[in-house]
Amino acid sequence: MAIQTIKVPDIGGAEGVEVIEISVKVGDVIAENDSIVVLETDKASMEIPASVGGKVVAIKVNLGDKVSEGAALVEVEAEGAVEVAAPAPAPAPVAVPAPVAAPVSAASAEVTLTVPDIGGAEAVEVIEISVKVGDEVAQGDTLIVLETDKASMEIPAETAGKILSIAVNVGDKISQGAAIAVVASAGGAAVAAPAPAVAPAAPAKVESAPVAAAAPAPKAAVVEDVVQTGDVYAGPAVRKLARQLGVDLGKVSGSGPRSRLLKDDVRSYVKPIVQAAQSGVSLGGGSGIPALPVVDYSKFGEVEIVKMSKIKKLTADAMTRSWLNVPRITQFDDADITDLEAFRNSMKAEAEKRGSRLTPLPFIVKAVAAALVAEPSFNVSVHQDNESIVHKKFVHIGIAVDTPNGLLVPIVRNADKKGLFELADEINVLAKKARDGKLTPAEMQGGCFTISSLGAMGGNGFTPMVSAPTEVGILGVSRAQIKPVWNGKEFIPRNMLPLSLSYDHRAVNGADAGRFMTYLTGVIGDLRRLLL
Ligand code: CAO
Repeated sequence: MAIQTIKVPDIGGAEGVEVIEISVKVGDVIAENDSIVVLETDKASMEIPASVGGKVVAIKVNLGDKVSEGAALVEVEAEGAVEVAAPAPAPAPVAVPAPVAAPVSAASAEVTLTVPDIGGAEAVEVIEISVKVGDEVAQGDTLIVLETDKASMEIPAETAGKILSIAVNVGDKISQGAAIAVVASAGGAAVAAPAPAVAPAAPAKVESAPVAAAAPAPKAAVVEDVVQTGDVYAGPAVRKLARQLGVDLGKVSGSGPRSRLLKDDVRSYVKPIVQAAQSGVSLGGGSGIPALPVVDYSKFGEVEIVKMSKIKKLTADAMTRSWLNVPRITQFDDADITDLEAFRNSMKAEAEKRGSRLTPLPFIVKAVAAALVAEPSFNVSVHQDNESIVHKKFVHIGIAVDTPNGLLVPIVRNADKKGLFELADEINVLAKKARDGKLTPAEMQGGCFTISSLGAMGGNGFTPMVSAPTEVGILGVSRAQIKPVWNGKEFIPRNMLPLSLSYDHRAVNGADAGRFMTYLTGVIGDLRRLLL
């Protein structure tokens, strides 16, 4: 075993360069070329790769240290006998790309931006296209990012203007002179002479003790211009990790110096997403909600684990989506159904004669349908662009049905155009089909609003979940009971039906909900209002 010291290589003469990241710790086993520290000047960050693999036995720098060429960084216990090579000469400097702008037409002021001198590298892969057709770019804005085995390079726009076309695709292999994009230059066609700024690219020097060791061929330090980077401030290793994991770095917060993105930032971003996916929870767009912990319930007593039915699983997903995506408000009120119940009871015999079952529900459906017509702010969906509202010219109402396999919501179509007996019959048919598992998918699609009636079960009120994204409102119906109501002179007994109106506050305001509820309780309280 040979202890080898990896030192700061030739970094283009820069002195007192800050250590902003130490990428390894004592005990890590690193491979040749792994990044060990990141240094940063005002202009560039440099990842210093290990030029020898082995076990890290000592770190010789601290974060914030200012180092220069030759400073010891890390000691590595290298496997096998090796020999120290004299520090290899610094390779040719990598030119920070200076884009070449060639005029296409002076009259039209269209300029083709091409790949500048990239240090002789051939067929370099395009790993990122940072602009799209129609974008206005300022001089210096990144157009594309190229990557070789050793370095990634951001190619900035030399000429400001509007992107008219893009000549490359991600994955293309391109060399100096290849066209990148055509811009319509505001100030006429400009030809920028290449003005390469030299960024350091040097090997990490290796010293060995006590056994002479041969350092492997020097590797260029990965260099990236960080001044022009725009909104993503990250080194190539971090970008590579992000690409491997499919992470959009624009969405990750950097915890490094000056908000630089570190590998740990990418890992922290990905971890809850992976955990949520594994536990079947959708995060609705990467909201970073921590996953629930795993609990072994058998520690507390005997348990039986039963698989959820497909319907229950689908309901669980839908409810979680709604909970996470819909800012829900619930408003409560009581509707006076004393007269409605008197009318319903008077109609019971007639209903039975024609084979109908007249519960309070068809009356509520009829009243809700009228409310959706009178207050159409509830008969909408939030468009997927999150900037528009879909207004519906039809009134289809979902009825939540409790079935042995879980909750199903068949739809009563055009409820506003149907009579009470017709509604009662249709609800009974749909509820039976739901309980028998005979509903078709079409019978459960296209709802504008849902009614969830727990009246037969009891309760004073509850806060139902909005069925997102198709609906913005749902009415919870609880158990009616006789309550004392003040009529201005005295308390009189009235049959009061508790209603809970939940709505998506993105689409519906409190005032809309107030109007809807007032209209609804008014109609339920006095069915003659349906004739108005
Ligand atoms: N207050 C007092 N009594 C009520 C009532 C209320 N709000 N609503 C219904 N009732 C009475 C009915 O009048 C009926 O009594 P009668 O036979 O004497 O008239 C009795 O309760 C049973 O009614 P029902 O439940 O059979 O019929 P319905 O029309 O009220 O409801 C249906 C039909 C399909 C909605 C219902 O069976 C059902 O499945 N409800 C559950 C909905 C649900 O699970 N919601 C929660 C969703 S979120 O998890």
